Amino acid sequence: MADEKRTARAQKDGTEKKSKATKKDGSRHADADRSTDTVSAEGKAEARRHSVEKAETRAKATAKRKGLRKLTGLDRDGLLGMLERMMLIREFEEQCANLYRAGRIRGVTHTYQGQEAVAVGTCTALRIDDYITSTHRGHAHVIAKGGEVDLMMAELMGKATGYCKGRGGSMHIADMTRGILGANGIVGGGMGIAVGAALSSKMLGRDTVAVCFFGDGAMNQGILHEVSNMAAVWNLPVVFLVENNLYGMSACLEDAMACPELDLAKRADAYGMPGVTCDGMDVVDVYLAAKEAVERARGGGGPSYVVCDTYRFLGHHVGDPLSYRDKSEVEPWRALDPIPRLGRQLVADKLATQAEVDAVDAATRAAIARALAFAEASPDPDPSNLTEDVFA
Ligand SMILES: Cc1ncc(C[n+]2csc(CCOP(=O)(O)OP(=O)(O)O)c2C)c(N)n1
Ligand SMILES: [Mg+2]
Repeated sequence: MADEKRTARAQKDGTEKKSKATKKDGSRHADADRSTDTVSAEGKAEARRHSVEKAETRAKATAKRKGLRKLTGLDRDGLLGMLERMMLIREFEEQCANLYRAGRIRGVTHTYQGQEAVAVGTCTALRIDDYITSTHRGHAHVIAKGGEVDLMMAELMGKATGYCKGRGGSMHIADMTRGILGANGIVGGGMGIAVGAALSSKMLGRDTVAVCFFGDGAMNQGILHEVSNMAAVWNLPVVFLVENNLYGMSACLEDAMACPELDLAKRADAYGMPGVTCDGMDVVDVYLAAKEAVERARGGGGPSYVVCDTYRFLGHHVGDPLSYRDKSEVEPWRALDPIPRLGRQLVADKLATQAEVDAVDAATRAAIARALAFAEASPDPDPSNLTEDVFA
C-alpha cells in the first residue's frame, strides 16, 4: 500500500474509533476529524456532575456506618488521631494561604484543602520507618506522616530553623527520620525515588513499604510506566497512591486523559497488579484501601495502585483565578468535606462527644498558631552560610 493510502486508512480508522467513543460517553465533540479532540463544555459539565454524584452516593452509603473500631481495627485514640491530623492539615493550609496572600511566603504554594482524607488515611496505614514520596502539593503528606508543623512553617517562611534551613520552601520538605523522602516540584518526580526506596527495602531484607503519592495529572508522565513495570517485574513493596482531584492545573481529567470514562485503577491491569478505587473524601475508606495495599506489599505480595477520588476546594495554587471551573461545582464537594464527616461519624458511633471533637479542633488551631509564632521568631538564614549543603 502506498504511504498516502496507508495514512488515509489510519486516519479513517482513528476517526471511526473516536466517533464510537463519542457516542458511548457523549462527552466528546462530534467533530472527531480535528487532530486535537477536545471536550465540549457540556461534556465537561456532565462529567463533573457524574463525579460528584458518585461521591454523594458513596457518602450516603457510609453516613450511618457504625462500629468504626471493629471496621478499622483502630482504637478510639487512633480514630481521633486521624481527625486531629486532618484538622491540623486544614489549619496549616489556611494559614499558609493567608501568609502567601500577605506576601510573607515567597514562591508558589499549592494547598490541600478538601483532600485531607487521602494523606491521613494513607499514612495512618504506615509505620514511621515506611517511606513516602510526595508532590508539589505536599504539606499534608508531611503532616500526615507525623512531620513537625513548626519546622514546616519556618521552612515556608524561609527561616533558618526550617526543615531545609529555609532553602527549600514549600516544594522541598523532607524528613528522613520519618521516611519522608521529599516533596517534589517535578510532576512525577517522586515516582522513581519511591520505587528505588522499595527496591532498597527488598535488597536489604527489610519489611518497609514505600508509598508514592501523585495526582491524576501525573498519571500521564512516562516514568510511571517504567516504574510500574519495574515494580511489578521485581515484585517490589510499593503502593502507587493516586490523588484523583479531577484537575491537573487548569486541565480537567477529560481534557488530559485518554479514556477518562474508565476507572483509573484499571491502569494497574497493564502491569498485572491489583488496583482499587476508594472514596477519597472519606478517611476511613482511604485507610481501609491503603491498609490492604500496604499489608500486601509488606507481606511480599508486591505493588498495587490505590486511586482516591477527591477534590481540591481551592485553586491549583494560592492566587489561581480559577477561570476554568464553575463556582457552582465546588459547593456539592464542600458538603462532602472529610473533616466534619469523620467528626459526625465519631459522634454517631459514640466514640466522642461533639465537645471532644470541638476540643480537637481548638487544639490543632492552637498548635498552628504556635508554629507560626515559632517561625516568626526564628532568624533568617545567615548569608555567610550560603554555599553550605550545596553539592553541585
Ligand atoms: C514535569 C512537569 N511538568 C509540568 C509541570 C507543571 N505542573 C505543576 S503541577 C501540574 C499539574 C499536576 O496535576 P496533578 O498531578 O493532577 O496534581 P494536582 O495539582 O492536581 O494535585 C503541572 C502540569 C511540572 N511541575 N513538572
Ligand atoms: Mg490532579
